[in-house]
Amino acid sequence: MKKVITYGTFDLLHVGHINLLRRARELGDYLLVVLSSDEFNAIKNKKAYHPYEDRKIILEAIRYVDEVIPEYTWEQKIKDVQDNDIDVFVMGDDWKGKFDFLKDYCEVVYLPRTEGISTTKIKEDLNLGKNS
Ligand code: C2G
Repeated sequence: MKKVITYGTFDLLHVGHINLLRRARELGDYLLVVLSSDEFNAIKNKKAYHPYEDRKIILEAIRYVDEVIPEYTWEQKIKDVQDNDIDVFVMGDDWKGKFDFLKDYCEVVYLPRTEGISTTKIKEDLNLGKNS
């Protein structure tokens, strides 16, 4: 079984997230999503509208997602890849190059982002502001 892993906040779920998850899942037989905790979001200077537990329930309902576990730190990726026997690490290409150190442990794939949509854009379009 070819196992794929990806990371993210996945707040205010939108088509960009779904396109990423679908393409990631298509690279293997199993997709593990490592979902940023509310505490880690604060480290990323992000404030999610939905709390972790709700974002987890939403992700687990997506046909492309097989499992969701929490992301607490920047440093957990190598252990996550090893502990879960991961074959492919996938991220959107806004992260291109940032995780190449994982090439010693698994394949690393950066997929083109979906243009014209982002959680920040949704918040701004709804006049919720960046830190609401
Ligand atoms: N994404 C995309 N197209 C968009 C928006 C997002 O392909 N229009 C992708 C991102 O590139 C990322 C994933 O969807 O691969 C999740 O995006 P975010 O929730 O914004 O994740 P991020 O905050 O970048 O978290 O340790 C890594 C971090 O947790 C990454």
